[in-house]
Amino acid sequence: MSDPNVIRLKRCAVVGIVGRTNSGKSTLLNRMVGEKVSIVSPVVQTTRNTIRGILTDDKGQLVFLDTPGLHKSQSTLGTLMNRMARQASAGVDILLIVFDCGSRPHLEDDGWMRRALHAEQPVVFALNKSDQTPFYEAAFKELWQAIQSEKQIQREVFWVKTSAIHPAGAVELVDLLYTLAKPAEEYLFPEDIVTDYPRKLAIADVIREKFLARLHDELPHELGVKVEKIEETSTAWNVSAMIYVNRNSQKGIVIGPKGRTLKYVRECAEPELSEVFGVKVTLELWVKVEKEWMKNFWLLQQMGYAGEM
Ligand SMILES: Nc1nc2c(ncn2[C@@H]2O[C@H](COP(=O)(O)OP(=O)(O)OP(=O)(O)O)[C@@H](O)[C@H]2O)c(=O)[nH]1
Ligand SMILES: [Mg+2]
Repeated sequence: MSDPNVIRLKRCAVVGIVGRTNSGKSTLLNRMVGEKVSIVSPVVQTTRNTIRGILTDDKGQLVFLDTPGLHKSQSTLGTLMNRMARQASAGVDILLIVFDCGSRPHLEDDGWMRRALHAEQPVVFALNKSDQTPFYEAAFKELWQAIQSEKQIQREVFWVKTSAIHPAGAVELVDLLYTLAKPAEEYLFPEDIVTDYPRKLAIADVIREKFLARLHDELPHELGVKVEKIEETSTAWNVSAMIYVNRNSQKGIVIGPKGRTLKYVRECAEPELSEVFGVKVTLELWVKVEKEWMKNFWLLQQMGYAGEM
């Protein structure tokens, strides 16, 4: 029996999730937290801000920072995304680098491994998409060996296989993170919250996710969503959101023939948002052409992309 005089400290850690775009960072985060806190899509550069997801259970609390995948930046938006990813990898307790092992290592994977060599905190390499064949585990391990030999540094890292699309695909990872977490007397966040991401930004993200699902590669990087206002009654929220596109020709794509694309987005997003927030959510969507909105710092700031710098 445990001694009632001994206070068992819980373990806590802030975990920065980084890695190349599309490696499955957001899917993995949602799996670990057990709820959808970050949007996911097969389109690259889905995540645009740093999103916090919080897991609290009987072992303690893990606070995750989900970041945009690093990429070559051609616009202000891209620069801000890269900065957020770099910042989230500094100053965290554990660095979790996610690799898509369903394909061979890319240049960005090489870059993250080089960063891992000099990281101050424990580093976990998640070999994600382990459900796929071929699974390039050996290629990633060889790359790590080659980088260590080249730099003549031996660095301990923790390897774990994950499959973010399977219910049990991150159990081992969560266990490992708890063993690396430090005992703490207090939690960073209240026990009952899974994210502190602002409501307006969360709604805008869900709307953008539905556009990505419908339009695929047609204009993912040239589409921005800004929630203008939320009118609240006791039982419902009426949300109006502005959809920004870069060119006139893109307006028609976003609206769709006879408004079908907008209708699709509304019909997918409304029930999901109603469930998440526990009130009936109705959406009013407007489309605006704003040339080079991705370079408009003030607009980006209002969309939340320039926050916490
Ligand atoms: N087969 C398989 N697919 C996965 C797995 N994890 C993620 N995916 C898929 O990979 C795609 C990208 O997932 P995301 O979670 O959006 O990737 P991300 O790393 O957050 O991407 P960015 O936000 O663009 O940096 C989605 O289509 C996911 O469903 C996995 O373990 N197995
Ligand atoms: Mg993401």
